[in-house]
Amino acid sequence: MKEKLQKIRERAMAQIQAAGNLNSLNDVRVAILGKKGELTSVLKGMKEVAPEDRPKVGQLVNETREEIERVLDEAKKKMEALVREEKLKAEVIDVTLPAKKNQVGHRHPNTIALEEVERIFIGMGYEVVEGPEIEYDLYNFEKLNIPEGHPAKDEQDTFYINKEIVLRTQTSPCQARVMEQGKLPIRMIAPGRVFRSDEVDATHSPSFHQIEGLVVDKNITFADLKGTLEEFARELFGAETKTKFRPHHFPFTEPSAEVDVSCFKCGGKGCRFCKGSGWIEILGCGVVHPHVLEMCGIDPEEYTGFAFGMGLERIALLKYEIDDMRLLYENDIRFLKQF
Ligand code: 2NM
Repeated sequence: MKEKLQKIRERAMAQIQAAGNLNSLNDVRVAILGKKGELTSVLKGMKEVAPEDRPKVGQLVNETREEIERVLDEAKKKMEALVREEKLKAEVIDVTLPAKKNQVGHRHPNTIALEEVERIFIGMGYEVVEGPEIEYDLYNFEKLNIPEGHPAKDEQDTFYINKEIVLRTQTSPCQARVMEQGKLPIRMIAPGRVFRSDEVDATHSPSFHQIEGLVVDKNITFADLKGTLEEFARELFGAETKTKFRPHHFPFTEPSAEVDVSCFKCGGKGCRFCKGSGWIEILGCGVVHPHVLEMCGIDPEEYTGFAFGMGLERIALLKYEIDDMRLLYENDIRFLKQF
């Protein structure tokens, strides 16, 4: 028995020596110490050993097992250290290489311009209200006094989902919805994406953004509209900015006007930027048509209002002196970073 154990011990040592990696080392452990291992089967054969010899043989088996375990553990530790060392060698970090730059994003010029406009109107007590981009014809046209047959309703200009549903062509349907809720007075701006069936060029895109404003209260007049927009222009383009109201026509306002600001580049003398005129058009506006108030559930005998609308991209292009709208949609970080 002693010899048998000696043999097992020697074989184990030789196998441990020969094991080239952690897996084969584990195979050795299983082959000798495992459930069906050589040493385990010796223990199982103890019943054939004479009872008086059993303590001695048992002790011998245990000693052998302990020694093999010890050598196995040592070999395992050595091998693990070797593997670790090799891994570290393979993964050396060259600290002299330049560090990877963190790519931090940048606010889009549209967003910067929008936040600026919002800041000005919030400062005057306005609320910012958003609404659906897919709208009922009823809110986009009908309630805003744009009747059947009006050129704006032409399929050439408007994206129709079906006869009753369109991609909104303006954000004023938002305002029709707020008026309908009946909480007065109203002082709001409605920024957001709008859609028109336009070909892409330097100043047009089928999808762009608008900011429309609406005030409804008792005794609101054109004078309130003028004062508000003059102050807005001064805050956006500088304290020296002058404003010019030119008569215009919109179906939802009467009277209506287009507003020019004095060129903030040349101060009104005329330059390349304002095409020599000294003025730059920035928005449309007017006194809300009584018919619009009525269709939105407001009594035009008791309440009046003014409204205005501007293209966000147009403001961004002007303010940041960008000469092609398409640059705003390409999201080239080298472009965006400049603002
Ligand atoms: C503009 C020009 C003039 C406008 C009208 C309304 C509403 F809802 F009150 F009818 N919202 N926005 C309006 C008026 C928009 O954009 C050039």
